[in-house]
Amino acid sequence: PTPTLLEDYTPPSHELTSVYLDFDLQPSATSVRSKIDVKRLRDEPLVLNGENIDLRSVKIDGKVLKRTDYKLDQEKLVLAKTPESFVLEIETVCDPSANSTLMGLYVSGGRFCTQCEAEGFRRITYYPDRPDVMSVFTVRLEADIATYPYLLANGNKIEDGAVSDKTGRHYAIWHDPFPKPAYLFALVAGEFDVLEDSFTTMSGRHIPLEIYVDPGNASKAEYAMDALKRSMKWDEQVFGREYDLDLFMIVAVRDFNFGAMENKGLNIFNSSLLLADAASATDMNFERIESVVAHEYFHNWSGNRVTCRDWFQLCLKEGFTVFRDQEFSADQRGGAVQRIKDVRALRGRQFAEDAGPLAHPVRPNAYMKIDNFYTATIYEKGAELIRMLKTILGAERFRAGSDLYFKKMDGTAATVEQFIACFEEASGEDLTQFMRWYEQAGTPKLKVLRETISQGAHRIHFMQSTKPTPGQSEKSPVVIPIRWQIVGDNGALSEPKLTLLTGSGTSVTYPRIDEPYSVSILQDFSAPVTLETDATTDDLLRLMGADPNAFNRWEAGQTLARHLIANMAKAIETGVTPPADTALKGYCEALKKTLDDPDFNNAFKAFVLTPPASSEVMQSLEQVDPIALHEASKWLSRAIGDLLRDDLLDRYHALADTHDFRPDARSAGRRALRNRCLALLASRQDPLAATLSQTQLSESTNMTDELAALMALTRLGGQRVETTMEDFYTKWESDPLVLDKWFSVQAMRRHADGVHAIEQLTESSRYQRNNPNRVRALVGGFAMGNPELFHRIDGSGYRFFTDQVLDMDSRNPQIAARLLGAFEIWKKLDDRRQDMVRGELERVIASNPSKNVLEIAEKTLGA
Ligand code: HT7
Ligand code: ZN
Repeated sequence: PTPTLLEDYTPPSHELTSVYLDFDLQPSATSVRSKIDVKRLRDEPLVLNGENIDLRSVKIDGKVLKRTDYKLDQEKLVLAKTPESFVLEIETVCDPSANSTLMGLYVSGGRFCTQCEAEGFRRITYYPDRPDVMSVFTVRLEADIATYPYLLANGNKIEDGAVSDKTGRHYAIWHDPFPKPAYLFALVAGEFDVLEDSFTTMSGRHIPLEIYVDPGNASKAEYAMDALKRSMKWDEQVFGREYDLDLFMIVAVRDFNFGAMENKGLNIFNSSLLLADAASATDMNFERIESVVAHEYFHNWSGNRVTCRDWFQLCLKEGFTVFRDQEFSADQRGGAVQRIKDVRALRGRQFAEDAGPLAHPVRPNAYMKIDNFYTATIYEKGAELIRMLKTILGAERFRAGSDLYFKKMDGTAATVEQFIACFEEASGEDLTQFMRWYEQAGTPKLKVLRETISQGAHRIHFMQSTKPTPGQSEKSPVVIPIRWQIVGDNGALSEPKLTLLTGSGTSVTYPRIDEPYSVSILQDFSAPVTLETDATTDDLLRLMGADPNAFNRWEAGQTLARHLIANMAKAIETGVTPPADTALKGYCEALKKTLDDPDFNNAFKAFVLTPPASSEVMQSLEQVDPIALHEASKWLSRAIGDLLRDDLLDRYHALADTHDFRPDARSAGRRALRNRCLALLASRQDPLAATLSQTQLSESTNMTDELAALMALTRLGGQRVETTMEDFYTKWESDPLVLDKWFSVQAMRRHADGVHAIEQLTESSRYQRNNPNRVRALVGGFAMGNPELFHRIDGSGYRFFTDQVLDMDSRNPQIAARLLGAFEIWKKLDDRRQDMVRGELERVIASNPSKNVLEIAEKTLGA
């Protein structure tokens, strides 16, 4: 297969001035009739994409075309010669009930729904399925009234009623006045309960808000509704964006490939990111719901009103919108804690991607399957670029650039260059070098060295370098905004400074300081880089205790913990007992100091008490035995548990619930810290932790505490684990979202009979191999969260995982390709494991997989 290249982009040859779609919805044979007003822009053939649909007829200006009048293959319909302006009519039939890819029109839980981004619309009808072809859509839906009482599509409903000549059928007609590309099209038909509310916009327009959920679940959408109203307000206040249609709808579906989708006026959500109540959802679920509801809503401007010219520009809407949702969450829940969460996610997923075989620029220039490019690099690193833009320009000039972008580009399909040009125009700043961030893959390394110069004054040298990435051997310097500050034992010894590193190195000087001090570098993580400094353990301990920048206080602890884990992993691997480490004692004392500090909130303290995951530590190492690394990571948690046992126990009791469940940040922070204390106690196999967990499991009235107790018990092990797991399953048997959690816990826990236990779960009737949430929970959870089993030296973990990927590939290539990403770290593994992973990747390639899986397998292998 040939890749699609950015450099091959050509503008559309035809304009579609209006589109009328008529759906006759039947589960196994839905007919779609389109009527499109077309204007030819260049004397070229009209190419209409189409996949897995039966073409019944094509008409131009009412005249049926003969088979010889057009070319048709598996992927497209080509009309070689078209009039200058004409009406195109196409009739196709598709089978939504057999559509296991969950792209295009499919059936989930007996309801019709669609997913068109990126290239799903072509599974519905023949159409120029590219984001720069925008049109005004009118859609008629017809279906059985008893089974599908609600008929929804984009925009505003202009008509509905019974179909006069067909008993039991009804119809609805929807019109969306805003031109949009096909990827933003959506329809939904089925039976739902509706949660209704409304929002009055800044110009006084009254907008009904409706959330459609499975019957009986309306109360579980209340938090999402509240988040939606807060998002609408926030976007008005912070970005000056007002909602535009007369109605806003969200629908929850159980079978969905991604988190959610921003279809114009009709967002469709994976139910796991919409439904929540105290008993069945964790604080993390509430937090994710808030941020994803905001994210999809914010797309109404950054994505829908201004969309992308082509899929290479994906970061234009995704990076900007992630940045917007991160800022929203920071305002709702607190800046430092939000920044820590965002940086943890960036490091955990994006840095690994950037350092491995799948590394690609934030704006890639080639792809086989665009579905494979919904990556952490496009989303999370894309958001970091916007954050740096704001840091460099300052808040006011950033807002002016954003206002100009929305004004100038409204109603168009834009490029990254056009976006940046608006910020240049509004700020007067030259952002030519900034564009390199979009073009260059890989995480820059920022090296920082201190030097004493005359009369005790000091100089800091900042230097940058970026390692080669696949297909990009040469790297040029990027512009790196570095926030830094001098810190003494009692806090700041200088104002925070901002230095822009534009070349490969620069230095700054500061005067003599007559007390011990350290330099706090990259405060608030002012750029997405890795840091290499000459900071000593004493420096890190000073920063842990006194840095005025809360983010960097946490960061100093993480750096120290990373060193401790890496040293221990090396010792385990080589069989040499490490010397008693004084850094460990200092680290734990600093943790205790933060734990006791009334100036910090509980959520922050919980993060400080969480050492980096072994997957993160792996990134700083060349090659490592993953089991040794996991053991080292467990060792550090155990050591913290040992050294702080009494404090953790006291804190656990002091943080007990005193009121009914509330999902707010403060209450969630309290639960997070309390459960963190429990986890640390459990990691030292403390018998008291078993008692506390057991009591918490039986007495808790919210899922956060219930699940934390269950996880602590599985960590503690022992015979009661099996019965506890079964009791939990029985209790929640009727709630699929909680059962997904059960499957995740099963995936990540230690099983006496190893990988076989996970294999058996995939064969049990409890498992749903067609449902992405369930597959992600079990197979994804196993590969990403159970290093002991996944990396077993007999290769059984890798073998089982590959079998699952191939099995999934036969039904849903997108999900299969995504799962396969778990192998992206394989070059960090020891030689023996590398050989085994290579074997599995070769097996995948030899199995004639989908294009999605083939692309990931070949790139991972470096083929
Ligand atoms: N813009 C949405 C992307 C999306 C998607 C992409 C590929 C396959 C399925 C999908 N479902 C949703 C999500 C977002 O970023 O808002
Ligand atoms: Zn998005």
